[in-house]
Amino acid sequence: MASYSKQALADAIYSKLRLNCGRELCEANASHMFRACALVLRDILAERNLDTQNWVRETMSRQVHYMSMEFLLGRSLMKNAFNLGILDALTEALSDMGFHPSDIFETEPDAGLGNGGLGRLAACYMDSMATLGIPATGYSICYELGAFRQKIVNGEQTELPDDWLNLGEAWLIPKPDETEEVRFGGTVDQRWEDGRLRVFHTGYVSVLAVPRDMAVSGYGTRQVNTLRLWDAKAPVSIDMSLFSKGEYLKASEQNAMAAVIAKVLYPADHHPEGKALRLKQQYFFVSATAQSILRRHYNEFGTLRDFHLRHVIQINDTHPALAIPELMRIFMDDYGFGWDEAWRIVSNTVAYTNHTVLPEALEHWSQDLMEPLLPRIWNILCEINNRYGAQVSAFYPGDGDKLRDTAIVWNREVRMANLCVAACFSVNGVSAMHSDILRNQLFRDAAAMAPDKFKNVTNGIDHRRWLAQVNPGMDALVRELTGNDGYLLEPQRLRELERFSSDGAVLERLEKIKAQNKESFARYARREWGFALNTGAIFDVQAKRLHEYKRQLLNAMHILHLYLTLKDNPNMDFHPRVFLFGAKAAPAYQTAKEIIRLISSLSAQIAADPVCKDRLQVFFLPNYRVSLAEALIPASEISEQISAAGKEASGTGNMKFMMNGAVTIGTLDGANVEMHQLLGDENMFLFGLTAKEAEALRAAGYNPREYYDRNPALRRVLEEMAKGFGDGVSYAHLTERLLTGAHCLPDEFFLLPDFEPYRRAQERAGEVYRDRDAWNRMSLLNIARSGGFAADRSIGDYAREIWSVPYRKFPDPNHSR
Ligand code: GL9
Repeated sequence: MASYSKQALADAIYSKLRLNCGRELCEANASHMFRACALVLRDILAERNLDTQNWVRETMSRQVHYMSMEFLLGRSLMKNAFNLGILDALTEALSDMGFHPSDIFETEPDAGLGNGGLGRLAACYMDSMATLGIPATGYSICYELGAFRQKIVNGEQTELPDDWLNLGEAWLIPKPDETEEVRFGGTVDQRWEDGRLRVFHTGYVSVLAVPRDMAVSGYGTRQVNTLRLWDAKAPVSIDMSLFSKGEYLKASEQNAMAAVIAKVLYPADHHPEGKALRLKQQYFFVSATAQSILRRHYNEFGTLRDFHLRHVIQINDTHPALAIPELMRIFMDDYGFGWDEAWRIVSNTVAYTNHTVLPEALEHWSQDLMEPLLPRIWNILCEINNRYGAQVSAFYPGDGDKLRDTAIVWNREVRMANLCVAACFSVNGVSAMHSDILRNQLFRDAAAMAPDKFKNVTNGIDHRRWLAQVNPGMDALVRELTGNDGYLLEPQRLRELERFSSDGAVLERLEKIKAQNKESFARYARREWGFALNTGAIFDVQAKRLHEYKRQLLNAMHILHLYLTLKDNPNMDFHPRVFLFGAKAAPAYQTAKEIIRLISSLSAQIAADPVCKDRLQVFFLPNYRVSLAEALIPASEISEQISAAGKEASGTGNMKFMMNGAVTIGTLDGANVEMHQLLGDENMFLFGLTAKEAEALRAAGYNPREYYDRNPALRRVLEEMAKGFGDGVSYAHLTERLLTGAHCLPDEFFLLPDFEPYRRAQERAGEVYRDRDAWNRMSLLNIARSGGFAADRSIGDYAREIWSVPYRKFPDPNHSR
């Protein structure tokens, strides 16, 4: 297609409908239409993807390979149309064909190949890399089932499978000719042959990794990068050679392994699943990726000697860390390199981003699992461990503690974070505060040995999706006030909004846009769940994974307090509130599930009490996911970012709310710290212990009872929770965890000391909200100062500080918004 006029698009869609869906236009439903549209855009992208690859080959640019177990993409149709500059043409074409464009866009299932922030970050970064002109490929697993669908039944979370591929498949292009073989189990022997030590791996089970590529567009550029999702297949449906040798069992083992490897995304976040299947998934995707990158390079250059000059591999948390020994294996066993040269190349190629400091979330694998499953990888890990241990001993002579703390293999366990710190040329945290914690606490000893390795890249979000696309009203206002749409490629230009911070007319328009977004979300909530939201109330939102450290329970405790106060004093003067929660709990995380149930109980109790009518509402929004976030965030007024200080590495939801003009109630944690530096106390409601204070309190022997005894309001909240509500369910287990600690530290995340400060911050927010002008100004300044949290800025930082890749734009002359 030469140009993408509405007529050209309509013709192309019509033809896909007939040829690929086997439907006439008059029989087509929304799913058929979605598929036809996706196929049309896929063609456009596929062509540009080839052009991009040619261009990368010609310019011999250094390329980025972004490896992540998770890419939480959400929907792509509107995004790709927007990036290509054909959203208006597509919308008109669909209308002309007799459809409501929004029906078609909303038919697309979310590609939920991730759990939360870490996976969504990877998706935002793919967009920015393409937009900025960085040649980059993402790699992950083509999970048949993405993040589970959450259904709330009688107040409790239940999990349903998410078969996104049904329709989502339309975006994928299989490349069976680029299949790689991944080997598990068996035995390795080393023998001298032809003057060198060779490694023989026998008796293994094979799984084939078949690429299913997804094109990733950038905004206003011809550049189209690739997201390579590996699917698992058994070698041949019936391996005749095995059958003829009588090895039936091995043949069926291969089939069984292939059938489960790419089946489902692990739903646990911040928790390493020490399960064999998870390790198989990791090695499967890492091995396929490493082989594929090396093969292509070798085919092009005939040598791997300068590999690190042309490639950088960024690993998203430790999940892909086996890339390190796997690359070593391929360099040595397949291409004949010696250890030292292989190590020099590999350690100059791989860079590591850490995403959490929670000790229980740092991955480790037992030797019992690793050694039999990946015998050669185990050998290599032991060798890396020995050599690194020697370096540590040389740096800290006679210091056994340091040797233990930095060890990669210790007590029959492989510690993945230590492996990454030892082997990678760069280690970065995801906010200034988090990177400081890595350098000065978590990896202190290793950091002293290689201080220059440690860096910070504060997270960022795709502002084109999370502002321009999801909040068209605000986008129009920004374009009008800044004179054009330049902020789409220069997010810092949002700063220009500051000029209007005392312009009453602008502030009123801002308020009106927010009010419209609230109305529109209220319609969504009524349609989806039958909820009747009070749009005159403040929309106060906490939406993120459910975890104790994120302290949804503190939020719920404050709501309960408000409710009790309102009952005591029905004429209390306060602005009506709607509290909204969205959160999935890991299916095996019982306490998190209890907190969901508590919120549901509270919601029902409050809904049934006439004293709350038109004043207080609580809703748990089921199945929080990218597309729900897109509807919710533009309608939010208060953003709850209330994690226990020192625990949230960065947060990215905080940035999305800020950019849409919600005002944050938050702790000094993760990127909130940087938000606060930009906003000051005047434009954010800060409360609670700092990380240092929390640590000091713990060291001094923290006793939650003291807060309980001292604060009658807090005591009453906990007593009511233990008693339970109208539905007869008691939450005594939760209050016990806070007061005495049932098999855990009591109140590990300091809810009790932060209760009163949080209550006061909430009160302040409620008061300021009544001064509409003051509130709208805060809201405007939040938007104006959010440009630094755009993913384009983060990717610029990675490109300069870590990857050393130039970015060169590949502009699209026909692009029009
Ligand atoms: C996380 C951190 O907890 C977040 O604070 C951070 O913003 C993101 C992205 O850097 O990474 N680490 C992590 O394991 N998750 C994060 O969100 N968990 C999930 O993605 C479920």
